[in-house]
Amino acid sequence: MKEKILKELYDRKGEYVSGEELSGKYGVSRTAIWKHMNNLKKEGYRIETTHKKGYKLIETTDRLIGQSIKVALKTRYIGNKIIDFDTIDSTNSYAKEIAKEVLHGTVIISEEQTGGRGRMGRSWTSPKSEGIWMSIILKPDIPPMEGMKMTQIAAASTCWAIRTVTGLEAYIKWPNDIVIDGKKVCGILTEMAGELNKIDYLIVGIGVNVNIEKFPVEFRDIATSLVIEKGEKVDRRTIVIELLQQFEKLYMDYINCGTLEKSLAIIRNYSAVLGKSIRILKGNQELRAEVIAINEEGLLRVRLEDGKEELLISGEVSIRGSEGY
Ligand code: BTX
Repeated sequence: MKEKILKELYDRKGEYVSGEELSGKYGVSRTAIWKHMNNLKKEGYRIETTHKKGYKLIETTDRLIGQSIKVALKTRYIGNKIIDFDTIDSTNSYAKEIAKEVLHGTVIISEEQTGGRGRMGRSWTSPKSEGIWMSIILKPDIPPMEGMKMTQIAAASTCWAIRTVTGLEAYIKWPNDIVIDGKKVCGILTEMAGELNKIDYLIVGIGVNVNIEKFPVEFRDIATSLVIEKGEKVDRRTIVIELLQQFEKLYMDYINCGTLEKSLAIIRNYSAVLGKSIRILKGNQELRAEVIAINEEGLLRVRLEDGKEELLISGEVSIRGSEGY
């Protein structure tokens, strides 16, 4: 009931919704409506109550509350359940703990991560209330080899959401970063559990630097945020909603068609590496190459300095040039 009331308030934000109307529509007493409103206020929603006119949602809290995201989501599976935290070590780690018991599409989101993880044991800075730190739990019936395609789908949807909401020129730096102006604004960490021929679950972790004004000195030169690029604060909730909706569209397209076609259109259009010279870091080895294509599987086709062509399955890719990292 609380969710239904919240949805009404959101749909008619800035307008009064009368207690009488709500009680008639949902078949509960006006006292029950009043109690739900009080609970919403306690959760941080600013709701104005005026005698005879009813209730008006004035301002929503900046905190990313699962149910306030859920009420606006037009998805079937993704975000069906959203578990939110004030603080957690890592949303990916928590997602792993509960993955077996929850449904496909469950989302974990936290205001802060104290042990945010990047790839290969690296860490991911996740300051409180300044970013989107979330994980999507997926249970697709696809071969494990295909699992990494979820990173491509996540990259395409995040890039698309950033562009749509902020108008900023975000690009995808294969395989798992989104960059603006050559600096990292988002990182994606996909983890998988299962057997040789069957996926039990996949966790797609997405970290977006939204309102971070200052980064630790170690990576000040390689990191950026939406607020730095745009010059004004960006609403995290709007980005989460657009991102999850787009993710479901691209994911369903992949599941139904068996190809990454729709994601690839975005990945190729907004690629930070296509046609560029890159450095490929493989362990201690560093190779230089030119990216000549992104194939149907979402893999990079590169031409090495000796003229040989190679398909990059994963690995550390770095854009060569002064503005890249
Ligand atoms: P990565 O290994 O490609 O990038 C990690 C590197 O990026 C770090 O070594 C550091 O140099 C730099 N870095 C750390 N924090 C940031 C930041 N906030 N912005 C820009 N650069 C940074 C990328 O790994 C994958 C990151 C996934 C993060 C999400 S958040 C939700 C989920 N939970 C979790 O623990 N991880 C994922």
